[in-house]
Amino acid sequence: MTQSSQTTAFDSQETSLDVVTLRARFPILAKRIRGNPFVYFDNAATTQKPQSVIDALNRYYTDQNANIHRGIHYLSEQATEIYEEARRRAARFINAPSERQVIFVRGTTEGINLIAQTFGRQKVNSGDEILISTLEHHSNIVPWQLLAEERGASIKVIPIDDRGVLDFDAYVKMLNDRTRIVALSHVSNAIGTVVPIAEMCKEAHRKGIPVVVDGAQSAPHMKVDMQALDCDFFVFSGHKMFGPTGIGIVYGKDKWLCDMPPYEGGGGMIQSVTFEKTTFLDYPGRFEAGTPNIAGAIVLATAMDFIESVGLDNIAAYENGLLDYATEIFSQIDGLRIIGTAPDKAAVLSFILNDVHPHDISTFLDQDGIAIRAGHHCAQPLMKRFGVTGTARASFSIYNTKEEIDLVAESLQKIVNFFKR
Ligand code: C6P
Repeated sequence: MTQSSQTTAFDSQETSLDVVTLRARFPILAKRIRGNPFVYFDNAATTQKPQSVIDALNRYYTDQNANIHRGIHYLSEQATEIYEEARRRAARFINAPSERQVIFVRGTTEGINLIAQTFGRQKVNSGDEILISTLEHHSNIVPWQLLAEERGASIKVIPIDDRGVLDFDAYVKMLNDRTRIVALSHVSNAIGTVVPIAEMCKEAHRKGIPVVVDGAQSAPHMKVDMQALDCDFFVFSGHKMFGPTGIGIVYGKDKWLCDMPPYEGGGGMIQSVTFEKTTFLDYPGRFEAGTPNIAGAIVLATAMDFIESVGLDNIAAYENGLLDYATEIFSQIDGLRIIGTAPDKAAVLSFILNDVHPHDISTFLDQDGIAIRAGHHCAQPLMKRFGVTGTARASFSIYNTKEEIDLVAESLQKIVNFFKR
């Protein structure tokens, strides 16, 4: 088995990323688990947080906490300004034409539900079709199923090939005059396939069909540029990109947001209320009912600063290096089969090992201090497509190293040896 020869944890030939220094910014990585160095390969579930993000959260509650958009006092006005600055920061991060197109939500799940229940209800009627793909996470299936059931519409599913690549020709043929919405993952959380969103948007737009993109697994790993992708909606979660849990973003095109009805009703989203009638704020306020996750939004902006300080091109190049290395090393393990072999993949390696249950693989690895995810990854239809009930999944981030991949490979080899006895 090839072993990485570096003792330090970065490969300066591939990127300019100094991983030793970078790792030191993540205090949790110094932990030992069951007496072993902590190897965290469950980044698609959630990433660890750098000290700057932890400090920003602490600073907010120590020094800045107040409710926003309500108070006339100093702290409230200051908190409002920092929250709105976070919106501007997020707009720059995704190259949205305007910060008004950035809506703060709890995360990807809430974001897709918001779009389905507002935009979806406006667009989808009896006999209509909603087009998704085999790659989808349940969050980009179930909200559309709920909508389809309510409206008497149907869900159509774009097939994939045995590598996990979406069938583009089939997609183009499936776009028809009943198709009201296309909803696609940018990157598959379960097998890592990168979907050519810009091209898919072009095809849908040729027929006037809007495209909703689940960017939960792309925003942390590659530059996501709303104007280049030209999608109609884009949704992602802060906690998968070094930010806190409970905060995420819906980006939408002005032409849709301006006509969309509210998702939830309550304080903070109204212009005036009487018992007879309520009028609503314009967007984005109209979609942010109640006290939002103020700290979450502010700290997400810090996470975006962190990502841009490292550089998304550096991140993508470094993680692709890890993915290639892990693919090569893991492939040499007897009985290991990689699920998802698309040529364009991001930061996720899913596999099965002989007939060892993925949960058992995870439990074995955990004994060595290694965290992976095992199971269906909230993508049961995708698992079915590959004829498995689940996989073991290693998902990478910028603080991971080839040495850690070697450790995981050694642990996997121990499992193989154990079951050979
Ligand atoms: N995937 C994973 O381990 P939330 O939970 O709302 O932040 O994100 C939901 C979600 C939606 N779409 C995709 C592509 C995702 O990967 C996820 C979350 C995690 O793969 C937890 S299931």
